[in-house]
Amino acid sequence: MKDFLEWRHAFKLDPAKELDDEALERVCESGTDGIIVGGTDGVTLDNVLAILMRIRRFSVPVMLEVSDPDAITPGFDGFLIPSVLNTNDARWIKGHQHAAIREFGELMDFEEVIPEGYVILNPDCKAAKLTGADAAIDEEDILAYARMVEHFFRLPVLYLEYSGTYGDPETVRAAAGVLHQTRLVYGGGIRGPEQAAEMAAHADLIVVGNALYDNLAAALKTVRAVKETDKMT
Ligand code: 1GP
Repeated sequence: MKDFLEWRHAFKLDPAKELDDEALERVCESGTDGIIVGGTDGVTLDNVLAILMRIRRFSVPVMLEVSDPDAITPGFDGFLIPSVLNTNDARWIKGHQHAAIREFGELMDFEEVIPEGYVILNPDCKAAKLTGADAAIDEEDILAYARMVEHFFRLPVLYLEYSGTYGDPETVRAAAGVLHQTRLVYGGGIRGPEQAAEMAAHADLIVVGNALYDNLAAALKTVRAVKETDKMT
């Protein structure tokens, strides 16, 4: 199994959304490097467990991206813990994380935990509204966050989150250009293979979410697009 920090392509499944068994099988058997289970609202322990059990029928790795500590359960290959950097609401930077570690810290295997420096760049997405993220920032701001994540907080991952909208590939390229150790994850608005290839040329990992629910066939083609991109480089 490829370590999360080596993944190039991931599908993000929202436990609060419906995906039938046949579609889920196609996602899990698609050749993607792994599945991230995560969503912003309606995530409960019950629906996280339900989707985990369904995904575990397949051999694909699966990570939980934690948005609500009450929905944490063992059984995942690892746990992604976002810290939203472009909010001034400290609860989303370190408050919820502190509460979770206070409760579960003694039981936690920190080898399985990957903190993510999260920068939310679509002002209209649910995550931006929930966390009070200031998404109206320019490229210089984003590059400063990238440098902070790598050199100041020394996090393994910077996640540029454009959830629901396609970002600017030039900005993603610029962010990749200032990162050396930290992995750059891009997510948002990838609808099909062309966009997947475009972003995978700059980001270390691309994440495809909504397209799975809107146009499964196009979403599945993003897996191959990333592999083709890698063959060309
Ligand atoms: C969402 O970054 C992911 O957290 C993927 O975004 O749903 O827009 O593909 P989309």
